Amino acid sequence: MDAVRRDFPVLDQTVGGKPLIYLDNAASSQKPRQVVEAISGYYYRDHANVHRGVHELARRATEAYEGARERVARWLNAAADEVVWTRGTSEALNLVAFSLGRARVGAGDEIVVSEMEHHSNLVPWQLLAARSGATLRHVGLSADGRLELDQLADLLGARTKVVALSHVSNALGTINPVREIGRLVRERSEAAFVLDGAQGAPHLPLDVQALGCDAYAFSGHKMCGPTGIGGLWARRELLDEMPPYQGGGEMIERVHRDRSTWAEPPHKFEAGTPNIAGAVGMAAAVEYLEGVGLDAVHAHEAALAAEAVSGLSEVEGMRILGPARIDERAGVVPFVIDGTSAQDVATILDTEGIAVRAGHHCAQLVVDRYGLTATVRASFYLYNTIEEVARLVAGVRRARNLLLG
Ligand code: 7TS
Repeated sequence: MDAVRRDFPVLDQTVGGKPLIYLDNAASSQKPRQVVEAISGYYYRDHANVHRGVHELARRATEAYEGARERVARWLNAAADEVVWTRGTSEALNLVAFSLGRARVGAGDEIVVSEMEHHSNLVPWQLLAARSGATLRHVGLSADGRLELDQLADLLGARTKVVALSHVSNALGTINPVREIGRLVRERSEAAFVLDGAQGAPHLPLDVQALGCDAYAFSGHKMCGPTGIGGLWARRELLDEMPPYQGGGEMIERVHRDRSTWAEPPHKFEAGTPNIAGAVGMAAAVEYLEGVGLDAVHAHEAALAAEAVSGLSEVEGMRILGPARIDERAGVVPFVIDGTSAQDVATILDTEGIAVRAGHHCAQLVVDRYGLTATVRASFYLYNTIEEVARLVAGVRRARNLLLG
């Protein structure tokens, strides 16, 4: 992994006189040269609008955009017409909640979520419940941040229309046993199983067929790609069943005065001029990560997380959230120190050049569950090093001593 670091020029800088240690990867990752160059190359050579022109640049832009879709589909092990481009995970989840909700969810139905969801996989379902008269049911969490699968099994039934869960939690680091959950969902209900893959896609080898879900949402910017692009994979039958999300150019087949017919998926869900350069960057990011190997990425992050958990555990008053078993945890380590505020710890770490996030991480139900208001979160990616973890642990110890004397 030492070689990959050279691909990320942004990491090679000092902040406030200290070498930058970027441990806020769950919020957004940095970008390798290969991705930046793919985007600038597209703009320097190939840009025009897609699907509309007969001229050379329109052809190239369309090929770049649809070629990127095919590249992403190959990474997911899916068909290209099952991949809808969106602005990211939030838009993908809003799309499926709106559109699948319209098709399938009514008064008296149930939508199952969990207490570990990011607000992007909670609020769209709350909006759907309010609109449709359906009820939200929440799977609870164990003391060490795992989904209570017995509770999930009890919640599932004939009324369950959607089960929407995260693949990996951004606030706990838990890797959920999604294959097992998929089996449970299929055994006990006819619900659509929707996965929030914002923290899974960047860090784990992915095969949506093997996961056993019906839809999977992801963001480019958390996986070495640009901001403003991501996608929704969903089974073709589901996309056929779902009505359009937004109206406009590109998503129609034929427009009449008072009504229209729709283009086939995925274009049915892509109104307007899309983020073409974003798609190009996203495909370059997938190419980059697959070049390194997602097995290797995951193994590297697991080693960093194990080192962080063991080092931080030595700090007095330390409480680390999430699974005790390291093989159930991704490279996300959230913690609090008795008697200190998470914000203060993060601010002191910033003076040492260490970038972490403090807060509820858009997962308010998680901090509520553990009687907290905020945690400090260190989150790793392929370019982080064991030395950086050691600097984090030393920084946290210093922060504690400064704050508590
Ligand atoms: N779901 C999960 C599990 C996430 O971690 C995030 C972003 C989202 C959905 C939303 O993704 P977006 O790309 O649409 O914004 N998580 C975080 C985070 O943990 N800190 O900042 C953003």
